Amino acid sequence: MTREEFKQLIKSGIVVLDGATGTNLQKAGMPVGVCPELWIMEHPDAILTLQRQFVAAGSQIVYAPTFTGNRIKLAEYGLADRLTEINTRLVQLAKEAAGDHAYVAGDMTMTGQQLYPMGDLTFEELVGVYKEQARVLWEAGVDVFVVETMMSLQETRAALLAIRETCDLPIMVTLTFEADGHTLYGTPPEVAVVVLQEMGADAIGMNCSTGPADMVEAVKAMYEYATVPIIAKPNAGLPEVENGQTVYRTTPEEFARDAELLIAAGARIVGGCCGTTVEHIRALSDTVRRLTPQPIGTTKKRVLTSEQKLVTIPLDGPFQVIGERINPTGKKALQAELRSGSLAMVRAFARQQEKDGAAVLDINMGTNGIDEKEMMIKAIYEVGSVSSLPLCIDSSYPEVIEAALRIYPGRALINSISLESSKVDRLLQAAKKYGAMFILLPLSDAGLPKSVEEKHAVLRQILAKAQAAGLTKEDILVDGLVGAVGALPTAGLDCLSTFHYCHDELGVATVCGLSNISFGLPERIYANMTFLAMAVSSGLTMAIANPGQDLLMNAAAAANLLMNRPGSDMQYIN
Ligand code: HCS
Repeated sequence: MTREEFKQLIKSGIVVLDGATGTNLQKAGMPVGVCPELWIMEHPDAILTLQRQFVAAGSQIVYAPTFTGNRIKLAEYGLADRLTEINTRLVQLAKEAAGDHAYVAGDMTMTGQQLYPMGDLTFEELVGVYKEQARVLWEAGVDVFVVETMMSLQETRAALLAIRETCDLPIMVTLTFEADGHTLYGTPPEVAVVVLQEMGADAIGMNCSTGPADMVEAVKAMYEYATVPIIAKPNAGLPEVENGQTVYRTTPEEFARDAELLIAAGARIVGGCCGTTVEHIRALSDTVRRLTPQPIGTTKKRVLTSEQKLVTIPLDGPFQVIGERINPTGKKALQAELRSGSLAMVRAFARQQEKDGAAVLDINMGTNGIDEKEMMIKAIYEVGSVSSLPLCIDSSYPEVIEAALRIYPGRALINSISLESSKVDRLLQAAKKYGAMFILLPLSDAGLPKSVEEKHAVLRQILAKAQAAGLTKEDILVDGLVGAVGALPTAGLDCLSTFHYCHDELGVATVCGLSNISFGLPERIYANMTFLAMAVSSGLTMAIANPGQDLLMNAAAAANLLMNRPGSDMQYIN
């Protein structure tokens, strides 16, 4: 099935998935503790019967029983060298059961091994593990992929990248949320949906863990940000232990009734996870097929995320600050620290800027005598251990930006993309592939634009290229290119006209390096503060600045208040 065909399938109405594989096979005799994939190979009738019944009950997509068929899991049973044979055979069985009546999804999940920095497994090793399984599943002829029961957003990203780097089939992704509404690793549903849809997942949602009624809030949270269909595949209630056995008490009728709440909350693809039987799927299918789904979101929001936190950047404020301090340019002490291999100061800057009210942290590791790429990766991990703010990846080298985006477990901002011919296409592709936002710097090979008109023409050229690369206006913050008013008397006015142009005419958000305006002037803070207020009223969305400057942050709060920006009254009082 192509990605377009998958879209059409979803458009045709609510799509019903299958029910539980594991708990039903256990009922059919699969002992606990065996390798499920091997047991299924040796008892093919069990899966054939179950999946045929699911299809007869209304499942339009059945999951091939390849859930833990990755190298790391199979190795626990000494079966890693049979990976190709096992995954291929299990897909064949699912295809036989589905016949022409249902699609078959290649199913993948967590490996059970912790990723660096919590464990030893590197991100690239994990991508390799998933790629190996994805290739076999693809070659065996699955119609679609599903990555499910994911507790870690970073591992989900690895699986998604692995599949996308293997083939162009549609990819469904579901995570498992705990009772506190977060994954085990602390990711809330809205962060997961933003990160994964921007990286190209075709449908995103949740499975396992709870019954349908308890999933409603998470579906709602995803729906608010989703531009892809939402999946809900709940258990038949919370598992309970009775006489040493795990039981699931939600009846098929209750399951189907509660599933109506999931559809009302925005789910378009539903099925059952642990404890759900063929009867649950029949009741579900009979109920949901007659319901009208909520529309799939079409308005993309301007958002950045870390692994845990989402920051929205509305065009009309509130005005927010990107903390500029993690940058060795002009900071001798930080340069020396980085050369010595220490990131203590980087961690301290991150903590302090978060405390001072930054919304996003810029990270620049450009200094002589270090391997910038290696240091950038280290800094991302280190900052992630002390701050939950989203990051802005700042480098002159595309390879540094690509490497950083690849391992960054959220939705980052790229600083920056200009029209420089040696870099522009490569960086736009990286932004698309890794789902990042970017700062558009209106510079070309000719250098600084000589007039406001030329600046806006370059800006439009980059915007057009970005749109051709599949990015949208909501992925962009235009840098106003602030010059020094001491060198060019119209520097302030030129910038203000760019903010107006972007906000009023293009509907594109803006950013600037605020303090450039006062370069060479005495008492710079007054010029900076006043320029900030003028810029905000001209439509400026964010600035890269030092949030430790009280006067500046207070001017920002006052500007938000005077512009009647949402939440600005409390921000000003605080
Ligand atoms: N597809 C798997 C998920 C377990 S959480 C199963 O057994 O149904």
